[in-house]
Parts: sequence; structure tokens; C-alpha cells
Amino acid sequence: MTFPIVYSPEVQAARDSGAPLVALESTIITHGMPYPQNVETARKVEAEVRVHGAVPATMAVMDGVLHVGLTDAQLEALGQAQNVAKLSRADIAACIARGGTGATTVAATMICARIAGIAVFATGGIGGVHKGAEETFDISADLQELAQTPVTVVAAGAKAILDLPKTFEVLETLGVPVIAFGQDEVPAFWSRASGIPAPLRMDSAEEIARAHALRGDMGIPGGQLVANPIPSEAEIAAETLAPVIAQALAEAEAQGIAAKAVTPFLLQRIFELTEGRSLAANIALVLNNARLAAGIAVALAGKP
Ligand code: PSU
Ligand code: MN
Repeated sequence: MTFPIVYSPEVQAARDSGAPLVALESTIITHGMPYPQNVETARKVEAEVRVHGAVPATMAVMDGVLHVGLTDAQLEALGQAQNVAKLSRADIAACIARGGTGATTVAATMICARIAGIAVFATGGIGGVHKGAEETFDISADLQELAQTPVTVVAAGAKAILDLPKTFEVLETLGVPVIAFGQDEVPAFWSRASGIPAPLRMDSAEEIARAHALRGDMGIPGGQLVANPIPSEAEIAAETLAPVIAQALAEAEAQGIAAKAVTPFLLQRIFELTEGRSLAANIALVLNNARLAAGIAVALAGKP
């Protein structure tokens, strides 16, 4: 490697023994949830991956070094840090070059996972096409990354703050497989239903692992998006959320929030407006995704 990369002791041991690994992002920690729930959730997500037979590798850039796997102290420090950059494909190399510190979005985490040879990644929701994109052109770099980088991403769909039909249309255009897990429609992050039929449906981790491996064998670039519905007991009905999302979007527009700030602003306002209910749902769905991702990683490693 010609750049500074450090594997945590746990991840290094997994690499040495060929144990299955699951990549985790860090933007959800620094920009997606408030402290201390962010660090508590990150710890629970890592534990969930371990319980299901894989080793978690949370990605972050700290002081110019790409970290694959964070120690508990590093996780705590990142969760408390202020003014951490939100890194995507465009700026991760620049951050390392400058000796900076930044959290990885879905796009940047996929890049890190590929570098580390990790095939599976669990997160909450991917970025996508924002409502009003026909005016703002705001489309997350996560979608392009899914088209290029061979990592299977387990998410609860795209966040309901987005224009879901346009998001899935772009994924289709980019040739990204969108696989709903165990149901016929794609989930909508905080709720199980979106009304959008799933392009693909799979019911087992093994099948998803086989499709991932086959794409590699066939030389098809890019990853897979596994859209894993939030557990029923944790979901929030779309009707309940619609006015909250509308209010958050209106505030973002009134305050001129743009570019990278849009998604964190909306998530924060929705947490506030739902008095934490959206946060509880967010935590439940990330844990659910960690579980499935571990199952896929175990299946890919060919271990029972
Ligand atoms: N999903 C969450 N919380 C988050 C994000 C996703 O539940 O904080 C983050 C992810 O890191 C995703 C990013 O890649 O938001 C998308 O940002 P943007 O829309 O600016 O591309
Ligand atoms: Mn954007």
C-alpha cells in the first residue's frame, strides 16, 4: 500500500484466519445520530455482527490514516468529535492527503471495503435522489458507487426523505441489482412498505452470497443493494412520517441547506420532530441489517 492504512487488531486477526468480515460506515455515527446514542448503537451493531459469526470493520479516516476497524476508544472519540468531515468518493483521498479526520459515507465505506477485501457492508439507509432533484440535481454519490464497486450493501432501503421512485429508477439505469429481502416490494427505511415493487427478491443470505460471487466470476462491476425491511415491531407508518418529512424538507429549503449538509439536517430534524421515535427505529433497522450482512459474509466465506 502506498497510503497509510491501519487494521484494528480484531480485523487483522480475522484477515489472518480468513474469518468473514462485515464493513460498517462511520457517517451514521458522526452525522446520522446524536451522542451518546451514536456510540451505543455503533457498539451494539458491532456486537450483532460478532454474535452472527463475522467480524465488524468500522471504517474512518483519523489524522490522515485510513482505519479498517476501530478500537473501542477510537469509536468513542469519533462519536464525540466535533467538525468531523463527511467523506465520499470525491474527498476521501484529499482528507488522507491533508492528515485530516473524516467519517465514511456509504460510497466511501464501499471504497474502503474494496481496498480491505471485504465483500459485505451493513448500514442504515443509502443516499439517493433527493425530492426536488429536478431543480437541485442532488443525487447521492452512493448510487454511482453501487454501480462501480463490488460490495454487497445491506440497507433498509433508501431513506424516506428521498424521492424513492426516482432513486430506484436511477439504480435500474446504473444496472445495480436491488434485492428486497423476504418481501415483494422495496422497504422505505422507517417503514416496511413503499408501494414500489422489488426488482429482485431473495429469501436467504446464501442466495445473496451466491449472486455476489457469481457477479465477480462473470466480471460484472459494481455491487448489490440488499433492501432489508425494518422489523415490524419497530416500524413507523409512512402516513405518520409524511408530515414530519414535509416539515423538515420545508425548513431545509427555507434555511438554504445544500450539498452534504442536506441529509444530516433532515435526519436531525426528523429525530427532533418525532421525539426520538425515528432514532429508535433507525437503531432497530441497523441492527437488523448487521445480522443479515453477517449471514451473507458467513455464507460467502463458505462457513456454516
Ligand atoms: N443512513 C442513515 N444515516 C446516515 C446516512 C445514511 O441512517 O447518516 C448517511 C450515509 O453515510 C449515506 C449518507 O451514505 O448519509 C448520504 O449522504 P448524501 O445524501 O449527502 O450523499
Ligand atoms: Mn447530496
